Amino acid sequence: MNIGIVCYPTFGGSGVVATELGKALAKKGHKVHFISYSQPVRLDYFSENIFYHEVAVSNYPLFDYQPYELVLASKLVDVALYENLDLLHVHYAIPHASAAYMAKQILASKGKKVPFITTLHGTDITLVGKDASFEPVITFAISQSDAITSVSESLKQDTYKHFGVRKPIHVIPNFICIEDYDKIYEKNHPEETAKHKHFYAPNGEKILMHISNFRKVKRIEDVIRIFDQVRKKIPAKLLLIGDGPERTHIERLCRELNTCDDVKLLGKVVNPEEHLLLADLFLLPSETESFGLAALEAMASHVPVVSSNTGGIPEVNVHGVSGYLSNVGDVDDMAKNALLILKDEKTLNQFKTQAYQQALKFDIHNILPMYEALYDAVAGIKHVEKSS
Ligand code: GMT
Repeated sequence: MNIGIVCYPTFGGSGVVATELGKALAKKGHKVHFISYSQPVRLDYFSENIFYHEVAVSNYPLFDYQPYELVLASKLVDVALYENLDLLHVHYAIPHASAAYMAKQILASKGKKVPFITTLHGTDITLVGKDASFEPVITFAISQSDAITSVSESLKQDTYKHFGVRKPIHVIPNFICIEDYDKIYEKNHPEETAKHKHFYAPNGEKILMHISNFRKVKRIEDVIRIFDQVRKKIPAKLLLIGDGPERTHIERLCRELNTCDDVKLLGKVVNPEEHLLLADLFLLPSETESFGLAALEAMASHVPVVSSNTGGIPEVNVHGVSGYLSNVGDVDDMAKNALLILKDEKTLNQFKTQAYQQALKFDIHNILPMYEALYDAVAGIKHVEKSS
């Protein structure tokens, strides 16, 4: 199949999932055309089946706000026509679904039928989409999609609750390629990992980790406060990966709590898999989270997760198995759970194994066929297995 994938090119989960999906589809023989305003960060190689089409955003001085949606729609028309796309798969509804809708209409006027699938990722529904300034357009564009998917059952229910969408929403969970994680684990475990752990935790301290875009919704202040409680009971270090608007605030909080020596901010890391191997525990206390891809990536790296129980997280992190869940903001409970997991090596190793076992359910080999089946149905094309 010839597939156009529209996504944000940044470190956010939706861009990561879209890019990894495209790479996996290309490996199976599909031709994949990524369309975005810059090369997706996880698009770290090209092959005969991977193409990238950059959307050039106008900088005409009349515009205080550049009309990205229009240039994106034009690009979609162009790529669909000249690369003969079978379908468009847009990740994150805003503004990708409405741009795809517009492109579809323009293409129809030129005699070309190109269906589009919208994958809802989370904040496009739970935070931004339901804002009155977007809602009518988003409801319309989602409803006009030829198929809608959401990354969790929770997000599906949120979408029905907040939008007048009547169409079926297919839940296709996010995924990881477990083979890639296994390769990195086998290459590094235990010697290399121990060496790197020693760098951050020279006295054998336990390493807690958090990875995100440092937005308010991630509640990084809770991460610091959980860590502060943990380190008062056992020797521990905290590694923070990512960057974003909350950074200054948490730096200030670390100074206030006098935790600076034990907290390291590593900044944006393109492929955090090797860093995840250093962690004993992953913290994700988010306010809302449609899925929690970062938690799944941690689990695939044999790292248990202490998280909030919001949104789609309970569909990923199983309480008492791959980690623990607490109510949003219940820092004391999260710290207590962290200490339960870290209390002795036997318990920690048991949680590490269980976290990995739980991650196996989300291996790409289980998830990719769901997308392919949907593509077949939407494009009305029988899928032909080409290679693996
Ligand atoms: O977490 C973010 O703010 C980024 C956002 C995105 O769209 O890039 O993440 C959302 O999509 C991810 C991939 O489907 C999910 O794993 C995240 O849970 C979801 N974030 C939220 O719902 C806050």
